[in-house]
Amino acid sequence: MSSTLSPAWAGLQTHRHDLTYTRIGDLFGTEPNRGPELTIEHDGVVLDYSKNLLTSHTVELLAQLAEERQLSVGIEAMFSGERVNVTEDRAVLHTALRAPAGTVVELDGHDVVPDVHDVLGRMADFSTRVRSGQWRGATGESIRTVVNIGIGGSDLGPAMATLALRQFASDGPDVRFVANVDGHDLARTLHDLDPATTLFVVCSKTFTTVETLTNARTARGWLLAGVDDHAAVAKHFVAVSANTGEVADFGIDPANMFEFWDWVGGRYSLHSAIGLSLMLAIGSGQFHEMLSGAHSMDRHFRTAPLRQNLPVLLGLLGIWYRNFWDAQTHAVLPYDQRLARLPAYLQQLDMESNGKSVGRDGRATPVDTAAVIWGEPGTNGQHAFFQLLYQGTVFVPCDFIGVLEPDHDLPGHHDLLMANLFAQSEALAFGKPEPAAGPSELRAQRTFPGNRPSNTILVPRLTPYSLGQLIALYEHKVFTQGWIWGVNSFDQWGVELGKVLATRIVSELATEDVLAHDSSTNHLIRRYRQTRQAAARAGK
Ligand code: G6Q
Repeated sequence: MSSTLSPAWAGLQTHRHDLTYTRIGDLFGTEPNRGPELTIEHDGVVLDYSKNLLTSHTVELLAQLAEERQLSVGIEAMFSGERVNVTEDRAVLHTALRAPAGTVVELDGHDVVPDVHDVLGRMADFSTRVRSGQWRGATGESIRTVVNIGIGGSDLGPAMATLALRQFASDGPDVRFVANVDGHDLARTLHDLDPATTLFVVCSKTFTTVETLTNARTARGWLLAGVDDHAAVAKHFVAVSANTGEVADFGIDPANMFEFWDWVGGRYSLHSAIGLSLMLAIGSGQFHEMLSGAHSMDRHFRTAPLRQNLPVLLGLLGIWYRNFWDAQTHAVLPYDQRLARLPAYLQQLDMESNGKSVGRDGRATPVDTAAVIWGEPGTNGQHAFFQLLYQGTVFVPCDFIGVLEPDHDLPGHHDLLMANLFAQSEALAFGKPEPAAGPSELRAQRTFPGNRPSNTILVPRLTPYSLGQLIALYEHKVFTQGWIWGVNSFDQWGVELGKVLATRIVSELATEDVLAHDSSTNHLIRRYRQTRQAAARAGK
């Protein structure tokens, strides 16, 4: 997208130059109502984007860029089931997962909404039976613990949401997540569990992912060692997958499989059957609340004007900093401990979707794409890395996420938490001038430059509904950026390569075969072989 091809891009480049010496503090000085004027709200979700390096002209130019790139056409194409995942020739219909019953979403002439609700019904039936104790394990005992086995998109969403919504899970089983092929993960998860009361939910769209299948096989062995009855697998293992054949080959009865479809990308799959473990934790009623929240944001994204559209604005602001201010990273800072895993979830959503350097047209992208997404909950981050945000040499736009009403009654805590949130965005934007007194060398140290931009996103309470809204908000932010950058946000060829290379090396570790990698990789493999052989000699 060279500037000669794109009038809006060129306009933004010139405008960025014009704003070089603009300060956020000055913008607030000349616009007394900037805070409320640059705040938009949809269904309780508030976005205050006033503490950004922008004027109304910036927003206008960014909106023109979205128009020039035909973002509205892209949005409509995604919602209506066109094959916008061009490299895999697939539709992208995670929005259909939260479409109310009775809505029609056609894919090749077939309405997918009844299929979605059919699976949701089966999930609800199953989770009710498990939660009520009606579903019995092989020894006749009810299920007390659910272990979700999956990785990447088949783990991060349900793990993040189950942690976030734990207060809604008081009458459900203990739900745990195992992702890593590192045996410590599974060993630590199982160490205090009783096979007779444990249910495994194996989540894998392809059902070929080596980490997940390795963990699932080990878990199956652990179960059968504890419950000496091969038929126990049917009572203690269910699968979530798009691949019935592989599920059956593994030994899970397809009757115990919950289906999803190739038009649901892994990192967009929390609202599909991949959310089964979450539903087991919070119940199907609360799960449906989450779907409703996401649907509310879907409707907003599809119908609101670009300039009043929360995900579009978030996406455009990201483009503004990434492409015109050269921001390499973007911090997501939830001021809520329950959202501790949200940054990791958004990291995958954003970086796996838009971390691309080849466009939808198969050519190198002429502009930078996704920034590095990272973050930790506040206030912890303040005592760790905020120093760099305030006084470092890296320019890091931030999203602060706050929840207005807490779900605990410990006096004083929430005021302190929210005061810290508001104070950080204030301090980043406005800084602190050099102190008038004190030793000159310390005065500079105590100066905070300010002019560091942030968004503040507020929700009334952390509920399944508002979490669904937040997830959809960021999903559509990512879509907005990917569409404008011209990349396919729905493939992940880099992930595929990592899977293939590891498979090749694993077969070499237990042999003496001559190695044909580079000298570093050969050396590392030999070092590992030596340790492995020494352990074998020692009888470990
Ligand atoms: C997500 C990615 C990736 C995927 C995992 C697990 O969008 O494709 O994170 O979810 O590699 O894949 P399976 O669900 O097929 O096991």
